[in-house]
Amino acid sequence: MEPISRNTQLIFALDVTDRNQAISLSEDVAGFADAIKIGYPLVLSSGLEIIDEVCEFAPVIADFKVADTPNTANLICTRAFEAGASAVIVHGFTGRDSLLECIKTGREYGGGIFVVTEMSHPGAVEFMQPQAMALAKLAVESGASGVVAPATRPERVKQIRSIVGGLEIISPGVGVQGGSASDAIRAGADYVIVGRSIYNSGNPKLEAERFVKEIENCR
Ligand code: NUP
Repeated sequence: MEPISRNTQLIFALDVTDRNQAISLSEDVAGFADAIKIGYPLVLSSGLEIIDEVCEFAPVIADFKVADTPNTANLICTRAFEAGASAVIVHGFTGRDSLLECIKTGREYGGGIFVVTEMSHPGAVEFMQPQAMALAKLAVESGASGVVAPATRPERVKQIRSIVGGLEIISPGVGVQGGSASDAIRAGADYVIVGRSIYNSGNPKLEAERFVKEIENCR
């Protein structure tokens, strides 16, 4: 497992469902991304082994948004780390006991745990937004490596930053969802997560490079 280190500040969300396309995109974009995020769309279509295959190109974040009892959460995180993931994204709303179990598993494998605070899509304001700051606080108290915060609402990234201090913030919602990479970084995100704007573009490599330049220019 390779640690994620901050360089380009771009995380590529690889949500395609074809294994060969996933590998070829990883090969193309890895040079511009600090990590590749893999979630259910790709794992359910290609199998968990895809994590190990993509690890050849960049550290992998398993976006499993784990939301379960402590024991089941542990089993899921263990599978992800065993498969080669450097970090796992989990929910915090299931409570401290489940989150602590994920973090304990992460420590055993030397991997990171990112806690979702408020999601980036419009519906997140309904139930998640009112709890986001409490979830950010829980992430700090539990010893998580970082949190997921919405690039679609940079003002929320800023507020979440004020709570999480030095924890890492990874921020999805850039591009197709309407968020801007530079606004998210300026609001305090350490990394932005971009999927469709890169893999659905005519030239994913060029598009990834464009995001990296945009991020560089706002430092
Ligand atoms: O709040 C979140 N929003 C979000 O989009 C939390 C996430 N993990 N994601 C994921 O980020 C989403 O599932 C997808 O994998 C990626 C964004 O992709 P795109 O909208 O740039 O295509």
